[in-house]
Amino acid sequence: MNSVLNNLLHSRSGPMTAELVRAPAAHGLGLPQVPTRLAPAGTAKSICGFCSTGCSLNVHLDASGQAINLSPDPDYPVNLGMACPKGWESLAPLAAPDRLTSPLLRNRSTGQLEPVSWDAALDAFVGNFKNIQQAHGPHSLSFLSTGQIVMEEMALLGALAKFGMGMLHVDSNTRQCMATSHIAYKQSFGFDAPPFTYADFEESDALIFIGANPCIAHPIMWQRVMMNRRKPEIVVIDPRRTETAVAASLHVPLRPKSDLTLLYGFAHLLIARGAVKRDFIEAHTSNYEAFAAFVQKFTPDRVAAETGLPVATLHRVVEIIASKERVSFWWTMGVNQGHESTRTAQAIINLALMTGHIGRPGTGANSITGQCNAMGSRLFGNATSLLGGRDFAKPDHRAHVAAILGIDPALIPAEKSWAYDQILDGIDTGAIKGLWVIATNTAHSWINQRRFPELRAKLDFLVVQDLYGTTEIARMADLVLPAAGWGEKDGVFINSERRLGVSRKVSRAPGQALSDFAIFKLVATAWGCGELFTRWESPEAAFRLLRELSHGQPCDFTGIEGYDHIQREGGIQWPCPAAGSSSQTAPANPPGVRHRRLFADGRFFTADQRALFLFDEPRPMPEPPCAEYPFLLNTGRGSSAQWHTGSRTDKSDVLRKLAPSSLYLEINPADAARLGIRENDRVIVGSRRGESSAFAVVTPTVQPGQVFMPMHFDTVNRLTFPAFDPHSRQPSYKACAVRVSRP
Ligand SMILES: Nc1nc2c(c(=O)[nH]1)N[C@H]1C(S)=C(S)[C@@H](COP(=O)(O)OP(=O)(O)OC[C@H]3O[C@@H](n4cnc5c(=O)[nH]c(N)nc54)[C@H](O)[C@@H]3O)O[C@H]1N2
Ligand SMILES: Nc1nc2c(c(=O)[nH]1)N[C@H]1C(S)=C(S)[C@@H](COP(=O)(O)OP(=O)(O)OC[C@H]3O[C@@H](n4cnc5c(=O)[nH]c(N)nc54)[C@H](O)[C@@H]3O)O[C@H]1N2
Ligand code: SF4
Ligand SMILES: [Mo]
Repeated sequence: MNSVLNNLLHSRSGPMTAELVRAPAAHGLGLPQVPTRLAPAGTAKSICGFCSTGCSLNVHLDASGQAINLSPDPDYPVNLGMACPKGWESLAPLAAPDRLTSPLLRNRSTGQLEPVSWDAALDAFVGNFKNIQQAHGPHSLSFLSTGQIVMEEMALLGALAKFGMGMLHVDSNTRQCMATSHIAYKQSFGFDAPPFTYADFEESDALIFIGANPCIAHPIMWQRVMMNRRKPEIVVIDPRRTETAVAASLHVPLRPKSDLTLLYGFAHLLIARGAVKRDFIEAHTSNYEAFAAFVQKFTPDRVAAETGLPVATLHRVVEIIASKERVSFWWTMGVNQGHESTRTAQAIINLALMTGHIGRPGTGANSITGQCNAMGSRLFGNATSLLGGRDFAKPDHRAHVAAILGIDPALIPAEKSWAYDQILDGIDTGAIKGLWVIATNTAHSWINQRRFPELRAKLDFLVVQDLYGTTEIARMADLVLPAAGWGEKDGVFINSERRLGVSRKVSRAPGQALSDFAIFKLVATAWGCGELFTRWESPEAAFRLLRELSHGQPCDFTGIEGYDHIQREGGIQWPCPAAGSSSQTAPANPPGVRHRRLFADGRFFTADQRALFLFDEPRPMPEPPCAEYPFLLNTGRGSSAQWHTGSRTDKSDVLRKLAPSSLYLEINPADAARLGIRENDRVIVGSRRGESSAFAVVTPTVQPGQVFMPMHFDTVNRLTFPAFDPHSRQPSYKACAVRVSRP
């Protein structure tokens, strides 16, 4: 291991040099000041590392190449010179006092996490994990990772764990977030392919947002909507009167989790009015007749009764869909986080297909992604899909990937991985004994979080790799590995509109923190499988491998030369096949064309090139309110200044000032009056699983019988009920029964 570190330390040429020079502390050499590969003085362009919008930031550098401050990039086709508060404050989390500066290992006698060298950390990692595999078999190790590291790191981790370390069951926080879109698109279109480009925000005559609150969660996408000059109708389908709903032309406050019924009701009315595009349906889709017969029973009266909406509202939405030339449908977590979320997403897709609102400017069935690189993890996480959006079960796919990576095909598992919830159940039953958590704070963000201490106790070894040792999950770890964050390493993110963008190293990671890429390389060598990854020399070398892996897939980006090319073009959307590539997609954009959408030719990625209508009977919500727990709890994003579990955004003084400092509960004035609750009173919110204390915010934005809590505080997921969509296994975070009382 020493020789590996030494080799890496003494090769000054690779892009990893900058991080790895810090490792000599592992050899008692202190931390030498050596030249690093930061960008030269001036300005470096880098894609923001928070949300999936993928804004470009101009990071201003001092003479040593260290970031001083930043401003939004005016020339980038995504953000056009804008950024939200998180983007502006991107550098602050890097300078936080609780940054990890060395690995931490739990001392068995004191029970404390104590600083150790990288050598000792790698020894502990390999020793403990190999012991577990010897005792319990290779599949007793698992990882949970993220949509917030660069694509090259995700792919290296997925390849290392599955092909090098023999793991089978691995997953990431994109399960909490995008699994539904992934599976819905895959089943309906034949590939996980969000069809839109952000220009569609500006080019629609009607935008229909379903379970999405872009004013808060995707503020720069919302700015793009505001730039629409076509005087669009904006419909927001959300049980809450959100910031976005207030700004819309029509708010549709449906009963929570009645979306499937509502969307089938729209389809019913569109058919009844003859507002369907027969020629498109016949030329480009399959299973429509069965769908049309199925929605017959979703009469306006039934739909009104089940959604709590007036029949007139149903007609008004249908009138908009039927009369406007360009209608786009946008959905986010109000859809994806549900007990029947895949069919709900597909009900949206069905509406776009039956009306021919797809493949043209200002149209589409468009899933807005969450994290900066959730799209990268969907393609290259190597968890649900094999690298490049392929199928683990298909021998030819395994052989193809093995040939490109230069590894034995037998190393690639044919079996399916368990999903996140199944991995946690596996810990419960003793099937999984070792867990590696990378860039996710699962003990805060996972549903029914009260289960964590018990699961922790069942794990023989827990490794957490993060920027901070203070997250809820890091505090439970046996070993904590210090990672470099956004801005401290290079790599590619893919945004919501399939645009690849480069995130650049503009700052030095503190102490001995290393990029995730470097950590995975060190682990590979320490594990004894380093020879499988010799071609993964640097992030950009890894990018070239991923480019080869994309060849012939719908996401083909073989036409991209490398990082500089991406930056020169202002990001590049996939597909971007090389000239002459045998890709299933249209050729790359001509130079200077900076937007592309999919399906302009009506050809989808299924075997018969037709999109498929998929549908199912709606099912009742798993934990409806009852006499004992009379409120339905909805959870989600609270402010544009807060990011998830707060590990990063809580570190910025500016962002902290822009957000509520403690947990609150939004409750309707009628309910508050009945319970004798006034604004700012402390309340106890209890579910069958746990309790949480919050301040009351009395507001008519939530309907009577419903309450809302922001997900950014650590006790919210004590309350949530672990229900999952059967197809995507995504958790239903936004519907559980609670009671509210005064302490
Ligand atoms: N500031 C900030 N921005 C973020 C994030 C963040 O943490 N902070 N996270 C990013 C990530 S990873 C994600 S996934 C996105 C999430 O972005 P969004 O999905 O837009 O945000 P949420 O608030 O989770 O949920 C959206 C809406 O769904 C509604 N909803 C709840 N139940 C239902 C229902 O049954 N039907 C319908 N139609 N709507 C319902 C909620 O009331 C809520 O307003 O945001 C991204 N952007
Ligand atoms: N109740 C409720 N719960 C929810 C949701 C909800 O709507 N309601 N939404 C769900 C959704 S959509 C999501 S996406 C999840 C998000 O849940 P999490 O992924 O758990 O949330 P984050 O706070 O983003 O955690 C990311 C961690 O990665 C670390 N990190 C950042 N960059 C790097 C890096 O480059 N390398 C390494 N090693 N670490 C890094 C950060 O410090 C942070 O601790 O939450 C889910 N939980
Ligand atoms: S909208 Fe998203 S990508 Fe853009 S600056 Fe804000 S957090 Fe970053
Ligand atoms: Mo998410």
